[in-house]
Amino acid sequence: MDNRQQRFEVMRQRCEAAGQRHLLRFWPGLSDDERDALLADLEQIDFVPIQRLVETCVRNIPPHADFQCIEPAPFVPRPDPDHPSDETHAARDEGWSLLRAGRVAALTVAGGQGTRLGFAGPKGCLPVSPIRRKPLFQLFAEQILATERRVGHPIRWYIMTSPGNDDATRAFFREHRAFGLDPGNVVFFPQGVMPAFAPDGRILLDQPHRVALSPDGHGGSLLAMARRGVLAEMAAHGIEYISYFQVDNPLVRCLDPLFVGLHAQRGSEMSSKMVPKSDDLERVGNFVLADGHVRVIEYSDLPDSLAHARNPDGSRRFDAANLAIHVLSRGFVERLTRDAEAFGLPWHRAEKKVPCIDLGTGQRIEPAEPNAIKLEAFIFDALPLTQTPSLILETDRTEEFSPVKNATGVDSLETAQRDMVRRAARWLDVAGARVPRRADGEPAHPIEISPLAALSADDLRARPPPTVNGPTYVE
Ligand code: UD2
Repeated sequence: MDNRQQRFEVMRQRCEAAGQRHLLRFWPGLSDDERDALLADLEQIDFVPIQRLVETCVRNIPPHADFQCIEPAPFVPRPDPDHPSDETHAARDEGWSLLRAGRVAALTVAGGQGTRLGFAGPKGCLPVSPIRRKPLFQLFAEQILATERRVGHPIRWYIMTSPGNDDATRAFFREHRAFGLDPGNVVFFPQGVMPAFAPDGRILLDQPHRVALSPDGHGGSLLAMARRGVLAEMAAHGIEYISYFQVDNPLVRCLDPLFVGLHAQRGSEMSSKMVPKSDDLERVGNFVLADGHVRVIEYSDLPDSLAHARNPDGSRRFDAANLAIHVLSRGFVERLTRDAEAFGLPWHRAEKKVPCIDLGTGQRIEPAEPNAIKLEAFIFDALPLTQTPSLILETDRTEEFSPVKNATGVDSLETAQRDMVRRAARWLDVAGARVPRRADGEPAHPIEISPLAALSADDLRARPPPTVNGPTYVE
């Protein structure tokens, strides 16, 4: 038996054992290249739990958590930027010394498909900054470079890709010479994949020789870090704290000394940033406390009665929005994934439209309605697994959160650019510049501040304020 035939035999047995033998239905008519492609797809699937998943998450809808006993999660209120407390000072100093000692790395999850945005390449390549049109990846790279310059120590940056965008992401960094970073310190690793299922539990084929696979959710980052040797290489570099953020937020503070310092001082294993919600039904996760543990309940899962609930003083009861900005201790991720085969976060089920092959005719179907179930794991489901109380730090939305998720409207490129300009104008105000405003209060001209010039408003105080009388780029 040649190598291909042997691999086929292994896969045939796995597919049959998992009730998925139809995946090999078109095998006899495939070319050698197509057979190799199909085998490569099948070999990425973990078939062992598939039958159980089909029963619990595909054919049946998993029961919701009990929302009767939840309370709002406690958080550390936003420090006053003008009058920071002694604790804030001490935590920020601690964060800077951890950065100086090389004990902090950045981690960007960038494996998503960006379907809602409709941008062809990896989302991190999307040009976003208002004047220079810097891509998201460049804005993060320059923040990391600026921090390296300040601490005098290289900082490792881990970027989680997915099999579908890994090559394009790496090529983008090569083409742009890692935006000034030492390419040796930028580490890419692909996340795992999950097949899409028909409602009857059969895995869908995208083509006769391709399985309909998609990334397994940002929660897949934990297992991917264990399986791809990322945790081991972090340990070898003395990295203890992982500053985690999503690729879609151009305002994110990639390495926040205050946040890292508080996390370390409080012995938290996984910390999170939050802001008060913009409205009851804002499409963000909600931090809650259940059985003494912090959890996130997605907007789609939070019952309306709770979303609209009020405190006696009229304020919103469940008000803490998840920004998907975390610090994770490496030891925590190691503990969770020590037995990588046994570890798993819960799967979240979503009904989606997935183009696929009709198993009878072999014709491709472009569905007009959701025809498939996709399963994803979410990073915030690690929160209840911590052994120490989880820190939640309140922050300022206008400073740190304006994600690019949709092509138009809320959370789009337009709103993110607007928020970048507003923040830049505020920072220049602090620095004493006179920023002209329109009648509606918006800055009269686009303004962009390079992360290499300033990581916060304070960084601008030390230099002469620029004159703003047209589009202004602060270098
Ligand atoms: C997420 C959170 C929500 C809130 C919001 C803040 C979930 C389910 N919801 O909403 O609670 O915090 O963000 O912005 O997380 N990604 C991967 N691999 C994947 C899937 C996603 O790397 O398999 C990355 C993706 O590249 C992006 C980020 O995760 O950077 C967000 O993913 P999303 O668009 O699925 O999350 P979203 O916007 O529903």
